[in-house]
Amino acid sequence: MTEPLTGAQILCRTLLEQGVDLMFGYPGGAIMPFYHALPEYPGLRHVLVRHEQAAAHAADGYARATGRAGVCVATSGPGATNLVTGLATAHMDSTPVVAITGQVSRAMLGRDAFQETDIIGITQPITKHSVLVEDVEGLADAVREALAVAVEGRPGPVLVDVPKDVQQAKADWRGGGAAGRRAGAVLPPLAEAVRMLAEAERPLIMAGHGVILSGAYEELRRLAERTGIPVITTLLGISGFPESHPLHLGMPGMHGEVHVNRAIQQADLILGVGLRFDDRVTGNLAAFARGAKVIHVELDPSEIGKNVATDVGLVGDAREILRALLGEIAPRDCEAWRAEIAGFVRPRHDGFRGDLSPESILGAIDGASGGHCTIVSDVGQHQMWVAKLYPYRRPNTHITSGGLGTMGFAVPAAMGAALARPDEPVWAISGDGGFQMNMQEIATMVQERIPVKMAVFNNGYLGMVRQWQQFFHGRRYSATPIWSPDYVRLAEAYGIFGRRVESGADVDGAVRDAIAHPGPALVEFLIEQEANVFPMIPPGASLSEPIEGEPAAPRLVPA
Ligand SMILES: Cc1ncc(C[n+]2csc(CCOP(=O)(O)OP(=O)(O)O)c2C)c(N)n1
Repeated sequence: MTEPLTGAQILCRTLLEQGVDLMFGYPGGAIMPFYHALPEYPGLRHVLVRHEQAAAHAADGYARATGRAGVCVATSGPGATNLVTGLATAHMDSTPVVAITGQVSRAMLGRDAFQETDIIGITQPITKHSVLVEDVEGLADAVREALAVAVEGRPGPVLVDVPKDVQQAKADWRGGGAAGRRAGAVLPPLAEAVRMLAEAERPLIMAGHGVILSGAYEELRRLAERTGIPVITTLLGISGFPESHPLHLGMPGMHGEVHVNRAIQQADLILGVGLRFDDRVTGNLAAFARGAKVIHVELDPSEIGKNVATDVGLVGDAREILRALLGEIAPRDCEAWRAEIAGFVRPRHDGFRGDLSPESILGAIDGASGGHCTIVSDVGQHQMWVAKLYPYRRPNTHITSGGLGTMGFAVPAAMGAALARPDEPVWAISGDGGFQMNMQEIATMVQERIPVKMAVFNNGYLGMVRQWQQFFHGRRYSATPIWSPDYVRLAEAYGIFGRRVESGADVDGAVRDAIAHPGPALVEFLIEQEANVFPMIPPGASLSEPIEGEPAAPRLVPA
């Protein structure tokens, strides 16, 4: 005979059974039974965040760093709605996040009870699956299913909404065994793709997040080396292929390098692996890679042909499909094509004056950690500099919000990544705008001893929006100058390491001291205020129309 457990205990026990040992959350009325049970399960570490948005981002950062589901917990109403941005971020970037929310008791549902919101309805378009648990007997299986659905196939967020009285009701707990694995899918026929890859004269590989999600690093590298086909990595594909590899070209799209975009426009074949051909990658779709046939390797069949006309769609796990392609493809080289692309390369100029440049800061971070660190970037100009300038060598060491472009992501996501990777420095790199969106999480880092190293690229502006205003809105800097507190004193208030860097000479020392300091650290870099990210494809333009330097005269384009 087993003693019945409360729903709250069943929740905890099932999470443990499924291998969950960490969660990020915030308590409140409707989730109190869960928090009451939690101390009985010391195997479940709970990190108390300072805002539920941060719980979702931290779970996301943990999930991206480990490939396992990240778990966040919130109460009903405002607690649950505060998770929304984090769930949408995870949804857009296909990361496995499981949110557990308290809900008002069943008898109160639909009565606009205190702190009742229809979180299932609100999150339906931004979750892979969501469920209101209507009785305690179904709770354990709902949690098991949520954790399984989040990671299987194309990963994504799942929400489990648990009414308070379901948490209090009792039921027998039956073990369900550890999460199972689905049998391998049948591989699609490859002959056509193999023939196209053998015959193309100007082929390219475009690698997206799917390479990282499926762990296809080796297969991608071997396929590139076997064929000599150059590799482009999208924003979320970065660190799926070593930056220093001779076959690596760089990032495509709106802020992609000129030679990368030009190669796309001249290509006769694009092998897209685990990406959705997002509009920031393609620019004006009608003018995208007009001369190229497209092979699209993608786990989610609904992505094939969604944005870009596809000649051959290969549906399945990127790693398995690349491995199968490797088994069939004959060695070749694309020397003439690569030489042609080399001729497209332009000298890099990001227009930085002075010696305190993103390049020097990122070089210092790389140097001081011997390349052994994880970079979590926020959203804006600094995100593009980090994507373009950091010399990623190791797989899955670049984490950023790509699809939703969520400012405020970096600091909490870095907490999740830091707990997943205790043996290396994890840097959150933010602008002064995005940093102020979630800097309250420094308190979480202090309380929970999470040693995130934070770099703020302070330019006194919402830089990326200011850049658009400069280029396309006649330099009208409306609502983009942004004041910051004194970050050194802020660090002091939290009792953490703080440093302000105003000249290039101090960059190395500050970065080294921040890493050497055992706890969280905050380094503010006073970078040039009106530097721009180049090149830039204007919104709506094709990849063939980059802006490569300061525009002579401001021009106005429709938003
Ligand atoms: C939550 C959210 N609000 C607004 C935006 C629009 N946006 C994109 S970049 C940007 C400016 C970012 O400024 P900052 O954080 O200082 O970074 P910088 O561009 O200066 O590097 C803004 C406002 C966004 N992406 N996310």
